[in-house]
Amino acid sequence: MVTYNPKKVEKKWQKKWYDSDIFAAKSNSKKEKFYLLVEFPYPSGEGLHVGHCRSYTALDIIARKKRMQGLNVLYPMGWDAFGLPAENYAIKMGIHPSITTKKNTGNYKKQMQNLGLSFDWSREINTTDPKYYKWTQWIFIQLFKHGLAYKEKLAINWCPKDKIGLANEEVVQGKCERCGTKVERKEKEQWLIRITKYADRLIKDLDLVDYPSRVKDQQKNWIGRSEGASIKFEIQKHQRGGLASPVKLEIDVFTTRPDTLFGCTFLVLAPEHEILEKVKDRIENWSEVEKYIKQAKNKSDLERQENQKDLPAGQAGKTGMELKGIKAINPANNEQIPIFVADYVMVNYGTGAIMAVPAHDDRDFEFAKKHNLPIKEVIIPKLIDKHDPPKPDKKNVERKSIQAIVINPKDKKVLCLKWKKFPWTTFVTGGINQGEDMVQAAKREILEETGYANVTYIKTLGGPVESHYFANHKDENRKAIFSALVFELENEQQQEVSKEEKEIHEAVWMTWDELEKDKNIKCTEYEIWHDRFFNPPHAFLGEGVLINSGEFSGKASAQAFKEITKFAGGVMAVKYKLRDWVFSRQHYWGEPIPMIFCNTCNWQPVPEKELPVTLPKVKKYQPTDTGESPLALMASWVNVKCPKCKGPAKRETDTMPNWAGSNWYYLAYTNPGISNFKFQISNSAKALAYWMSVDWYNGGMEHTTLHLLYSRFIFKFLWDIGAVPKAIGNEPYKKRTSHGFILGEGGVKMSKSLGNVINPDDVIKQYGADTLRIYEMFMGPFEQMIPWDQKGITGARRFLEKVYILANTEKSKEKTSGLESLINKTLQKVSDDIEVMKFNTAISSLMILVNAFSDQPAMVTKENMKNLLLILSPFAPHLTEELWEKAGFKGLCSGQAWPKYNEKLVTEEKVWLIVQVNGKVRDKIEFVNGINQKEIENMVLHTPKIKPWIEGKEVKKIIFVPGRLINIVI
Ligand code: ANZ
Ligand code: ZN
Repeated sequence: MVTYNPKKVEKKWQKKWYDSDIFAAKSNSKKEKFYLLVEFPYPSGEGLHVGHCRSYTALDIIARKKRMQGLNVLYPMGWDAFGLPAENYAIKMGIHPSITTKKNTGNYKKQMQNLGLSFDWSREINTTDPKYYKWTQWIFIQLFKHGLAYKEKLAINWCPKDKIGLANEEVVQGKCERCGTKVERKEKEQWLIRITKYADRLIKDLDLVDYPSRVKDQQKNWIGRSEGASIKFEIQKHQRGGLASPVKLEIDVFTTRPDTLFGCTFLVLAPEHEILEKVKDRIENWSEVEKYIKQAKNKSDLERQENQKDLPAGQAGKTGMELKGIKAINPANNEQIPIFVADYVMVNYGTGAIMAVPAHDDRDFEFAKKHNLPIKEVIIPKLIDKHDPPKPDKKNVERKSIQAIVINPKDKKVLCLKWKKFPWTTFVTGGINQGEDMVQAAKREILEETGYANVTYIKTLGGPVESHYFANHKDENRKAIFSALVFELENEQQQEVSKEEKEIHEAVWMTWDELEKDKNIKCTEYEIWHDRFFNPPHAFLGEGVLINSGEFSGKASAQAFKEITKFAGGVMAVKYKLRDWVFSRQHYWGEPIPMIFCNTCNWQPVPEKELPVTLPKVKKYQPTDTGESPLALMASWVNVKCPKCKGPAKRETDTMPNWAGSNWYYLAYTNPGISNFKFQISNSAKALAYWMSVDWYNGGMEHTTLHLLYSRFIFKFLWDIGAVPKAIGNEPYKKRTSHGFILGEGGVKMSKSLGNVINPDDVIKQYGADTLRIYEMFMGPFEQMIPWDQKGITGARRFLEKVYILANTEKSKEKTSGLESLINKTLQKVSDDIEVMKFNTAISSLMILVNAFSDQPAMVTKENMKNLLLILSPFAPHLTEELWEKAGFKGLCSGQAWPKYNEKLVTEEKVWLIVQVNGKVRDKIEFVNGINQKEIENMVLHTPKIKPWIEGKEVKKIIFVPGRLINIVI
């Protein structure tokens, strides 16, 4: 009995691979290159996660296949090793982060090698290596020199107990992650990088790359480009005391809907808006306002934007405070409108001030309701009847009309009209006559058309809508301005309806449900009325036709957009949600920012030849009492000469954020050995020109708006300044894919606290690396979240055992086994599936093939087995190497050429064959067209339906009618 013992086999082949260097990318190669990249990990103390194994194995399969296909593959790995966990550990245990990092990376590397990953270790990098971060610092200096790095006061998250600035990730529900204290906001000078300068290109150039649309959309939304207008509102001069202000003060607002300007009934400023300082002595209730501003500044942006509906009754809605004593002038109609401060307006978006249009914006609507402010409708929906649109050659008639929705309070039914000459159901409808108001017109129509005399007016359903349709019964086009009025029936007293009216329609009572289902419901306005009847009043956000807008009334909102902006003296403006990138941390374990401050010369970069600025050893890793990084306490390190005037100066003690090292790491891999890497210098440029851009980059969805966006930006910058060869284009990654997470058993999160973390080492020890690889690739679609399942592991192991046993059985000496078409089909399927990351279906077709082999092991030829080993090798590289050697084939299995399939044998055309035994139909089998009689015979004789009929009998003759039937005579 042969037994599969992965432990021995796997170690043996890993040693051979790494000794023979077969996975090394060739530096000076004439071959076509293929650069495959997978996001490098932060080497934590916990070791590799099974989630890491999933994406690394997936890309490893692609790398192995591409190598076998003859490409010069670069598949590198490294360590993104700066960050908080190592620092926190240092604070707790007093062990230097570089020591923990070294231990952890060693462990990660061993784990990756145990998994049989085919990384080119000669290009390994570590972001905490001074030889590496020299270039991270160099990039910072270039950004500074090009005006893209600047220092500014900014509010940061501050834990008053730990006296430390916290990254957003360290704030959990408004509290410090370490000690649970409520986090405050504190102003601090920070380095910022002007990523916003690249906002447009970062959106536009997404057209050049092959990313999943969810990734592109997330980046676009994050950058958040809005086209609108900036419009100035004058603040009215002070009236009291006669002391008019000599300077004209204006508030600039950003709006995406200048077409609604006539409906602007108040302005709102962000609490941090700078104009408040200038007008404060004119504000009568300043002390109250000031208190409000203080409160608002202590809230995080998230708290401010959060829906405040969850607050207790009375407190719900938008908070804000009117600035008493001043007013603004609406430039469209010169009306005086009040000015508020409210924290729902963000200081760092647009201009930090808004024109509020409560009728057409949800937030403004809520605010107006809460503070009792006028709501003025200026846009109404424009509807064109779907069934009877206006006809070009007919007369156009304009009318102001009403629709009456009469409710019977007894049964809540609605009064409707069923038309006689047309298949229409409508509400009571009619025009408003001279001298009538809407209620009078509606009451008259109700009486005329239905005879009901006593109805009570309840309300009007919002403003009017403009409907365009062809009025069949009058043979003319109508533009009707419809309003809907709700009435309640007082009693059922009914007068006689005139003969003419009776001929046109009949009054019926219907429930809303019946109405909803009525296919003949005529009015296009129905959906709007229904919505307004059943829902509380709300803003109308859509486009439409202007009303109450002076000379612009009647125009389409899209057209009025530019015209009103011009009329009000405004200008078109584009704004972005994206903010400049805060690049300072007051932590120890990061790249020192290579800047020096001199009182005379201001900020000066460290001269490039003095790079790297290495991180000095400190006694304490804790940030200081003032919130400065612990580097600030090292006088000998901090105090330096100014590079410019040589006077006394101080080093920057902030360090860079976690994301700095990963900005450019994929460029470093293009040179074996980081010491050889140089931006702008010939050898590196040659390597960059050869390897870039990255052909395929896989990483987590959670990095879409962080690392992926940051590194695209930094690459564009490096490209702009000529630090990388122009010929490689200005996008770093041609193609991006994303893996799904692995969950714990049962679909919950895998976490230490739940005790359900699977350690890949344990799985490898018990089942072998190939089993783990097969299982993780087979568990489900690559991009989906999948829970761990122990049963799946044993299934994967059994599959490999089957292959092992199969390889160890005597091979047929025949030329063909009849299985060639199945082999070819599998080969095609596996090849194609790997390219689109359908690893699970690739493996299932391999399983089908192995089952077919195992059903008739005696028929399997050596050539058949060879092909199976080749296409299985990217998935289970150790086992296949072992079997390759045992079968006596030459070289390494991973070094062979990927087998080509025979097009003829895989054409998808299928044919059905009737299978008879002694002339009786026993089965019907589908075949791929083109396979020969011998192959078909072989298969037919082994199918479960036919086998019992012929078992133990002698097959005398087989009659074969191609494309129709096969008859086995026994
Ligand atoms: C008037 C208006 C009328 C608006 C209307 C909308 C609808 P996006 O699309 O996200 O760019 N706004 C502008 N600056 C703001 C700030 N700093 N904080 C909070 N809100 C701000 O949104 C732009 C719209 O958001 C702007 O258009 C403005 O409200 C508001 F019927 O102006 B709008
Ligand atoms: Zn100086």
